[in-house]
Amino acid sequence: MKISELHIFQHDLPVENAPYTMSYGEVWALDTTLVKIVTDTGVEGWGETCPLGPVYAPAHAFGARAALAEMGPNLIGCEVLPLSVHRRMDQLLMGHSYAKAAIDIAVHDALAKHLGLRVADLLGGAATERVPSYYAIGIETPEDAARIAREKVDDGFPRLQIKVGGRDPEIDIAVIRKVWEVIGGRGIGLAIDANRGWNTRDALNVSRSCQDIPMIIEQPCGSKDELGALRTLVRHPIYMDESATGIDVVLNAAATGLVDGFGMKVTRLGGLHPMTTFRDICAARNLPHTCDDAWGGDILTAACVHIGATVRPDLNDGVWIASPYIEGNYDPDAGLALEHGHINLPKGTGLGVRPNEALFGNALESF
Ligand code: 0XW
Ligand code: MG
Repeated sequence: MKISELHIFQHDLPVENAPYTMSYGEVWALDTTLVKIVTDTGVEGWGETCPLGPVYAPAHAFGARAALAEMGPNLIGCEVLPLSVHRRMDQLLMGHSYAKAAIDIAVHDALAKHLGLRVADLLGGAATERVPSYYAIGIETPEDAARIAREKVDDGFPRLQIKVGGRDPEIDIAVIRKVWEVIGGRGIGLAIDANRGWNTRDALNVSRSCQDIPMIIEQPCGSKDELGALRTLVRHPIYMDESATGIDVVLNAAATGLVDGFGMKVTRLGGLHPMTTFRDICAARNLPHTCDDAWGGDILTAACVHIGATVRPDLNDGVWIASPYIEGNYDPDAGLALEHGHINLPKGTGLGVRPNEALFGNALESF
């Protein structure tokens, strides 16, 4: 089966209940890119990539579409097989994993449909039909963070992430302690995520002030060296997120014991094919991790849920999805949604979502 058509779409995703807040700023609207491939057997496959604005990572919406347009003409005729398509993309363009991921996801969607399988089956098989999620509490006051934490735990979320950084660390300490007052002893996982916003001094001070709280510290600082410096000084597990820019980085971190786990983005690695490799490296080293993306609608959400369903349950820290911040679904009949802190794995073949293409307008580019 070969790619015979490739179509690139742009779609605006205004943030419902905006802004979404993190250490480095606020997010009010996102610009997502969708790709549709049509195979020579008539099967369609959909992919998506949605950078979280231009400063969360070295990725941006216009760059995604430019990269896809750069590769587009020479992807026609490529086998609809994950490794084959990655090899072809790497011959056409260096880097730009976040853009290549959209093609990768579309290829998995089309191939699984062709085989009458769900993508999770193609990735090795689902360990669960009800995938755990987690809720990310933004930069809030201690009182509001505690209120939200109570609401989300009562709703069934098994894990919370608190956004910290970008302000006096004493406020972050107060937020963490107030949230722990509410959720402590209820078996809820807790991550604090500075999104690279701290230096090692701040991270050390916060960790020391919260030594009694069993939380993980996610990407406290910007560099792997800073994570390494902290690793031996703090008594909290450290997770890598933004710094995990490729399988080589993951391999090194896992082999050297640099971190205790990962917050991982499917598109940052280049899609489901490398994400499966990442999953298996973590399983070999018993490293817990999430399977997220920075943002995205039903297509990208479904990709994260399908790979998330295949993670070894004791290592599965959950799948974050942007749906609480997106109005409506791409698929009016089988859109992904949170249900008591979990997401049901779609039943249909492929990704299990059939987007209403009319939502996206005319393709910007077609090959
Ligand atoms: C919480 N997330 C998965 C969603 C936001 O895009 C950021 C990300 C993270 O953990 O950094
Ligand atoms: Mg993170």
